[in-house]
Amino acid sequence: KSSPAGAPERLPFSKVTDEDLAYFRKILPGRTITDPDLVESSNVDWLKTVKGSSEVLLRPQTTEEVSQILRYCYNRNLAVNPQGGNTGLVGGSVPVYDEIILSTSLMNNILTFDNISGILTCQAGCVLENLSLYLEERDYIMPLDLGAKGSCQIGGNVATNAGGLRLLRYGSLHGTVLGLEVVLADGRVLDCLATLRKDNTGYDLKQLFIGSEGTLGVITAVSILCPRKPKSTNSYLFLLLGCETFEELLKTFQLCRGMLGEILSAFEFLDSECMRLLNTHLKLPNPISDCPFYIVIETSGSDPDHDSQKLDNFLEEAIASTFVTDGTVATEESKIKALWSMRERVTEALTHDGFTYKYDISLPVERIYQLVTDMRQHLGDRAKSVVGYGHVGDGNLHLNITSPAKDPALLAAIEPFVYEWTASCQGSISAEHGLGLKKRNYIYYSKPSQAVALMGNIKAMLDPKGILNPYKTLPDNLK
Ligand code: FAD
Ligand code: 2HG
Ligand code: ZN
Repeated sequence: KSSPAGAPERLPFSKVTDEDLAYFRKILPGRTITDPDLVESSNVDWLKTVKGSSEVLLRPQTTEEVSQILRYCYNRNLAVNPQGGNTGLVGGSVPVYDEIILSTSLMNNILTFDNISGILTCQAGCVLENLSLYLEERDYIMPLDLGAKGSCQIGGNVATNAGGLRLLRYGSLHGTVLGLEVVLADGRVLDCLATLRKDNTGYDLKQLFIGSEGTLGVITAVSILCPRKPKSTNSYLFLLLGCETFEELLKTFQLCRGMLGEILSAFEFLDSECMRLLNTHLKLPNPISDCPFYIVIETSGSDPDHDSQKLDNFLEEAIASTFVTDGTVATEESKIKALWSMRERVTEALTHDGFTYKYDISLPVERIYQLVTDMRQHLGDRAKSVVGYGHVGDGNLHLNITSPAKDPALLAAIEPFVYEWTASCQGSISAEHGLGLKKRNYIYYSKPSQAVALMGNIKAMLDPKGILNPYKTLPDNLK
């Protein structure tokens, strides 16, 4: 079998035998899946661009079962691919060859929730949206939110260090995750499931696993600090605004931060190309007049009168200073949801436009749209669509380029141009999606070789046989 794009040759791991299957069936009766039709969907990623050929899907329910699986695989030198909701966008969540798929989907119990501190402890396979619903009933919310919330799992979120739509307000998972339980490659259980806000006893080991994409251990439980839900119904306010230039969009951002301050919970953007794709492929009509740029603003505070007063003052000022040319406000939940989908569903709209090349770039905020403009000019009419959207508040651009079908010539025009451009601004070539299979060989554009070498040492220490998610995150040529 030739190696899939971006992957080296298959490493000399063992192959699963009947004896191995008999062991797995003994410890996971009814949860050792080998029917090819059932394993198929776990072999293919969300974007349908990476496909493995695993013949075994394991569905443990407890940490002890994960530990037994890994202890066995480690001794047998069998490679393992941890999998959560399989919504990852960089080919990290599916096997490359015949790695055993270890799914956390049945590890979906909430363990504890403390409604004084707001600390939630749950198994890794809890779906993000289910956690949000559970918390909302208790007047709390999750500190993260993303378009994939209906499928992605908290373990996958932590493993990718997902950013999403609320990072501007509540910060990254490196701050909100208070503890993790992780099963190491050889089956040892590392219990760092603290529920303390402060704990400076030695190295903070859990941080190593946040964003490690299943290469250092399998996360089995998470404890996370959750913010209070904004107090009354109607305390979410939402704006969709239109701007003529990206400079004006940035000026609006400045104004917004100054005038909305602590109640600002999201400041996102999409360009007119995204709006075109939403209209064309998802039949979502533009609720305001056509503009080159659209801003999505959400506020959430605890005093609806005070919040709407602040928002009115901001709007008045933004209109008076002619930064924005049109806009609409939403206060009802259903309208807010409908408007949020204009931002959340761009990724889905792109999948209908053709084969998509995705770039998830961190840059100084004033540079983020320049990359889109330069890319359009650089590609001319070779691409079908070149779109820019993302998390303005975090300096995170999602640059997506489509073509009618997979197009190696187009790819050669995009890369390394996009990575060199990013490196020239000291940006990051992966702001929030991780490196997975697709981006790992470009790590040196954003990290010095000493840092990458140290990552290699950490991997070798925690997983000396390299059985956990091989071919992912670290580059082929560790310098
Ligand atoms: P998977 O896709 O199953 O896995 C992702 C990686 O984590 C893989 O490397 C896998 O091996 C590893 N992994 C999964 N579970 C575990 C575990 N328990 N232990 C160890 N390793 C594990 N990302 C953002 O950052 N921000 C966004 O706004 C955002 N929006 C998205 C919108 C859409 C429509 C889609 C499809 C994806 C989006 N993503 C976003 C990308 C994706 O990273 C997140 O969806 C999510 O964090 C992945 O979680 P998951 O459970 O699906 O993990
Ligand atoms: C988002 O912010 C996600 O919508 C997905 O991170 C971005 O598909 C993408 O490029
Ligand atoms: Zn994003």
